[in-house]
Amino acid sequence: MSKPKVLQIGPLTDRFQHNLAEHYDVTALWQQADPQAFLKEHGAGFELLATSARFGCSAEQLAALPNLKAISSFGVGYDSIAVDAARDRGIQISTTPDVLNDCVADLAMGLMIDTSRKLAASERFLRAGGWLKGNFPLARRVSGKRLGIVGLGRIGQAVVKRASGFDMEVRYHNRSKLNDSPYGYEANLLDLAHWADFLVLTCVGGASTHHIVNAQVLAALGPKGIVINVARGSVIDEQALVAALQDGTLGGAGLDVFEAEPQVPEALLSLDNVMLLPHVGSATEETRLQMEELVLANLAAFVERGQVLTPL
Ligand code: 8YV
Repeated sequence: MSKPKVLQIGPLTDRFQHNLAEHYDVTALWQQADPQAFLKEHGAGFELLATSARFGCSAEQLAALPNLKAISSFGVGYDSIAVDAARDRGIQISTTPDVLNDCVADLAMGLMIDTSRKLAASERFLRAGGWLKGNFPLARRVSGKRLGIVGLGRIGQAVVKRASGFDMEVRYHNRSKLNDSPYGYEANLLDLAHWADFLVLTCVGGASTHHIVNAQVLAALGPKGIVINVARGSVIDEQALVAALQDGTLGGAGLDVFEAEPQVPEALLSLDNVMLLPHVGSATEETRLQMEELVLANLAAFVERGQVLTPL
């Protein structure tokens, strides 16, 4: 029997490519000289698509795939996928939820601890010989502080679980109040920012959350406040963030995501009250393996039973 055809938008690991090719006849869109021209000519031949939160699937690409039935994406973010257009056509979309919750939440805790206790900054101080001349300035406590979560979903809940070990008080802001949550709900993000010591962003990206963390929200968080972003760069107005960090309106920021990755604003690179990471929230051996396996399992489930395992 011939292998089912899969169109893949962008590359993943060699291991994934090997495993995918074992079961599917894979076409690598990124290797085509003119991907859009290729899609125009051959797009009708694909029912299955593999992609990632990074590479997504645009409305233009989707339009050139008239027979597409299922999209299996690596990652939980779907702001790069033309979800509405796919849903209108009854195309199933799967992502890789849950398997990355722990690692992303671990990283959010790491960013909270670093930005308040100034781990990296004090290490830079030591390496530069600063300790020989004097003590590093006092930092700020993490335990017992107020944690405001923006987007209390699967990852947000994993952050809260960890924060309970730090005796932190938790409130959250979502579009609507959760029925079964023991935590205080703030309908207004500005109110949450006023209350919180740490504002941790674990919400979806895309139009619904674009720049919701603006100059006003950052000012409300205040000179002792810290914003942590493990969601999407688009959630924060990056220019407003730079200004707030530069003039001390905001205390600090721990950022794993940026508006124009992999570009990071020059101004952030020179600030000492920020920790900047290259979008590594889910980037551990264990989690990335599970994400790869789930992308394959979703494709297999669709081929065998017509239903992806973890639909969006
Ligand atoms: C990955 C992510 O870096 O899950 C997401 O939405 O942003 C990360 O886990 C990304 O999926 C890689 O494409």
